[in-house]
Amino acid sequence: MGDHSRLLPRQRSSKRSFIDTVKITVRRIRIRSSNDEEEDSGLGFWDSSVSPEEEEVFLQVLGMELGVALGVPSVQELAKSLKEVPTRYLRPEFELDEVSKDESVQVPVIDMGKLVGGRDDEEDELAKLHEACRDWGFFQVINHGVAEEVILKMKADVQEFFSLPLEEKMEYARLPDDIQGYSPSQVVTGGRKLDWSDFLYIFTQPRDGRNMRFWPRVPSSFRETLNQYSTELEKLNTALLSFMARNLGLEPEKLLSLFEGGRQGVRTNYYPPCKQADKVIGSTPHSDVAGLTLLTQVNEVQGLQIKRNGKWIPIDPIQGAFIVNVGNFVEIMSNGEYKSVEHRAVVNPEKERLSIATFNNPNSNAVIGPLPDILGKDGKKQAPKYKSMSFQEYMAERLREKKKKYYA
Ligand SMILES: O=C(O)CCC(=O)C(=O)O
Repeated sequence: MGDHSRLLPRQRSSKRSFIDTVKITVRRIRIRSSNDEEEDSGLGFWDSSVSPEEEEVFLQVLGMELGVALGVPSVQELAKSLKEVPTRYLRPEFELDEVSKDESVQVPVIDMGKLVGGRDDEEDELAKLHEACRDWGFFQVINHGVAEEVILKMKADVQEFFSLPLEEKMEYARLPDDIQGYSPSQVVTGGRKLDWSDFLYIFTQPRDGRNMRFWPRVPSSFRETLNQYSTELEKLNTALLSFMARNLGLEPEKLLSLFEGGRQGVRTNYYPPCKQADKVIGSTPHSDVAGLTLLTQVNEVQGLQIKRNGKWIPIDPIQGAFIVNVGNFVEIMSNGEYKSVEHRAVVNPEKERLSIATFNNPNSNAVIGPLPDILGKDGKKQAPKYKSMSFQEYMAERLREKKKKYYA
């Protein structure tokens, strides 16, 4: 730990008194940020000579003061009180990334109404779905059968949850050994850069895998809304997988049996506005450890971008549609025929953004590897492009990779 004298009202010798001192500083910041006159004076609350290490200590203590688990402040709270973005959120590595300006380039739109009714255009729509999974890894689905009121209710409850005071959200805080709960976006150790977002992540299916400790009681309808939403999305996931199985030349039951009883997780993301939006990232580029992800954007603020031919393509969500992407499990099972594509979320300079991502996974008995029926398709013998392993081995491997990448 360095010399914090530039950061703090006065120098302290022990850790305890340092923390107390930071608490006093935090209170001052709060007073300052509620005082317009001082806001206008342009005073930052630390000067530019403060090192990233000192800043990290400060942020961690600020997080503790604000009551946030795991030592990372809620970005929502930070965004309210900070005038400058702390170094740990600055992501110069993304500043030069090319973002497509061509608004006509959009992911395919699949009309599920054409796939379920035994219609003449069924085969064409199936072919379109196949192409979307193969060439884009992403599509939007319309006429999906999920009742509009269920989606609207879910969006309203999520918005209400994130607008609660921090203390109330903290009742559902993530615990050190669980990935569920309300959390600023990452557990922080080492020098990892942070995303400009908070989230609430909950395992929703199967029902007997739920931990109600993380299910918000406020708004009072949230639990029932989430139950309905997750049940509807489980059905939609099953329907989409069965169309994909047909397109891949598989017996739908063979693919579906791998996902039956698999874990579904719903992650609601909150991206506060950021004046330096081009310098932060809401969600670091990643592909999903999931079978399929179904995403809905809660408000009208755009932010999702997908990587295609070296450029980021902003996705323009269709009202009422779900944005679907192929996850790593489906890519592996299809031996790479379907693509799990890298994506990210950017932040708006003026407005908050919220999204709800539902991740649908294979069950824990599934072998994660190219499916034998795919390798032997059309009487040909395809070489497997991926190793086969148990679900547990796969997850352990991902965890090891993540630790190496972020927490080394
Ligand atoms: O907010 C979004 O649009 C993307 C969210 C996402 O990629 C995720 O939650 O994994």
